[in-house]
Amino acid sequence: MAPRAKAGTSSALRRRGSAIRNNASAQTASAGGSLASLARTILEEHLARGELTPGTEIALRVDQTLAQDATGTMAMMQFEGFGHDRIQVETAVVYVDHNILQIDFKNPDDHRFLQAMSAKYGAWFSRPGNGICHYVHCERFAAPGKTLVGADSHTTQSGSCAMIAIGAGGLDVAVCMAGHPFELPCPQIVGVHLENELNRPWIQAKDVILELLRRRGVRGGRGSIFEFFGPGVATLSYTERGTIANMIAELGATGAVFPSDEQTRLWLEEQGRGDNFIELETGGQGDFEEEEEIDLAALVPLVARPSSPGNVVPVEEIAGTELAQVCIGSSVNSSYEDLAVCGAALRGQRISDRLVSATATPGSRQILDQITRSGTYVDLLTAGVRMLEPACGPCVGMGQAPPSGSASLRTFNRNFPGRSGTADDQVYLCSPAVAAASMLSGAISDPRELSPVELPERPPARSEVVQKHILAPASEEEAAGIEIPRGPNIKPPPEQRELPDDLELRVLIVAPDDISTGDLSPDGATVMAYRSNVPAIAEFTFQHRDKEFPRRAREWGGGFIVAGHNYGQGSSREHAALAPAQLGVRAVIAKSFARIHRRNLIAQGVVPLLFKNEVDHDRAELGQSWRISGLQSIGQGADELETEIDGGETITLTHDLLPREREIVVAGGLIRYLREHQPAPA
Ligand code: MIC
Repeated sequence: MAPRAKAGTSSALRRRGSAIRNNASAQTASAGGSLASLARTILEEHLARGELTPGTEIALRVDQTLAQDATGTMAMMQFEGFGHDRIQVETAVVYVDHNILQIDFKNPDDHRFLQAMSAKYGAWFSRPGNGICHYVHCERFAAPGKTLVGADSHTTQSGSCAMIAIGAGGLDVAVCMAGHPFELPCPQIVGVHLENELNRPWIQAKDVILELLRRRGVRGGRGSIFEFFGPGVATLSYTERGTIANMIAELGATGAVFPSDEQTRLWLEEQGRGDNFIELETGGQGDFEEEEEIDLAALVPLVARPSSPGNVVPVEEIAGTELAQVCIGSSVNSSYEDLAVCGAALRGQRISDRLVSATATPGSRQILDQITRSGTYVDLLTAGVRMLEPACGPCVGMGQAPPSGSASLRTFNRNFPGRSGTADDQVYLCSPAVAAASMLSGAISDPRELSPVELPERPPARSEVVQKHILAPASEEEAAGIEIPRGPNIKPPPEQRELPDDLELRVLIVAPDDISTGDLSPDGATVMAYRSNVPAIAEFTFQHRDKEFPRRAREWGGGFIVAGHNYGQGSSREHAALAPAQLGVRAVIAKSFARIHRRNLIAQGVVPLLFKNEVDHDRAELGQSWRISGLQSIGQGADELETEIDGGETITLTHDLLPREREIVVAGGLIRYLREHQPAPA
């Protein structure tokens, strides 16, 4: 049986679809009376609680969930804690794509555990080798008009299929699998008007998202869904849209939405899922809270410099920078077209002798099959590129670390310090075209200087390549008899603890702006092998910034983290909250928080507090004793908390907790809250 998203599109979406087909006036198209933003229509259709006022608390009904192995073991164990026999959403999928190295028992034990859990509780299961969750999800499950919540920040990629696709922590996904709606602050909708067409093949979809990052930076999308409209949208293929939707996460955004149009129909038909297609147009000028304008024809090749996806410059500015490594594919830019451009540029040539290595990673088994049949695989292979299997691989530091003190150019989505596995890495992010030109020269190069190329046509997808390898859940009768094998590295999620009214603890670290979840819970094969074992992974907290952090936290009996803006940017890994909590961190005091991590802190019972006066951040020093009083009063509506530093001066802390978040925080975390207040729906 081929996996497919179940039909069941709601009435307003159907009306929107048929209004588009009949060319009806904008006024008749949606339940709300106007053909406004598509994101808003999908949100409206899935609204379980609240009103669509940006910044207020809403809860959405969830059609689909995804988890991957690095986040999924915790998510599945947390789901188990709710006591359901089966997962309560229409489509749940578990992918193995991150920790796929099978060096010792740890990762394979996780894989076996996830395979059995999926079969028993009703999730589709994608084995290692099938590909990266956000790519395979787009191939096999994404469906226009649906909602998807995934335990991976790049779940947003499915926004290419006119979905509201949102990254979240494992516990939030577990809660959705248990049948609860997904809670979030209502996003505002930013319309991005696209004009004209990309100058392919050397200017690519990656340059569109790098342009947005150049303009807005890594905090510039917080609290927003980006909806793409205008004549340029139809010129972008489904997978080009996927590149943009994937990296919308780098702006700190909640998601991205593209229309469901002819490109979508062609894609779904090729995947054997034509019956999932409904036409859904995006909004028009004036339908959004904010608007951006991008002239696709005016874009130039862009590169993000070390060590933030927001440090974007035109390629000319850094052309000539010597490279030790170039990597294409992996978590983004691993579509057929991405690899085909590189293959065509390298055809009959050899990668530069200056490079230590060049790699290519297809996004899925389907893409691997297509590049094999089109000749791209051989073009890359004979040029000297190392062909890697379809998995996250070097993007999460699973091999291919660059040499010390050298520059590595990658088509990936993140270049946070140390993520590559080399402490003093200098990772640049670029499009496949820039990567191909640079593979040939051994230095960052402008692809517009290459000779014209001919791209091999994409061979059609073959259902036997992936569909047959995605395992269907067991029937309910069979499921009852399935035993779950747990290896010795698989430890139950830590118990959440009560929140005291007053906390007197020491400052464990004073951290700068833009701390990523990779700083908190590092990438790479060694650390990530402990994703099922919170006590063990906690020993790596802040490993790249402050090796003594775990020891100090243990000796001081826990403490506080003080940080700057955008604390917890990047990935959805809830281990970045679970690990500090394990070490006794009860609150993080920052200038601002990244969306997913803020929610993970709340869900795991760590209080995210803000400085009332940002300058008070400068008073914080390592080892100070802070007494935060009246934490329980947050539940009764208190917004300000007096905090005494070293028994002397007082500063005021505040928070931006929404009503239910207040209750979760004072309960000591989401599991405790749900146990006390809200039995899961029958
Ligand atoms: C990432 O790109 O940072 C990751 C690795 O895919 C993470 C997931 C994880 O940490 O397991 C993400 O994006 O959420």
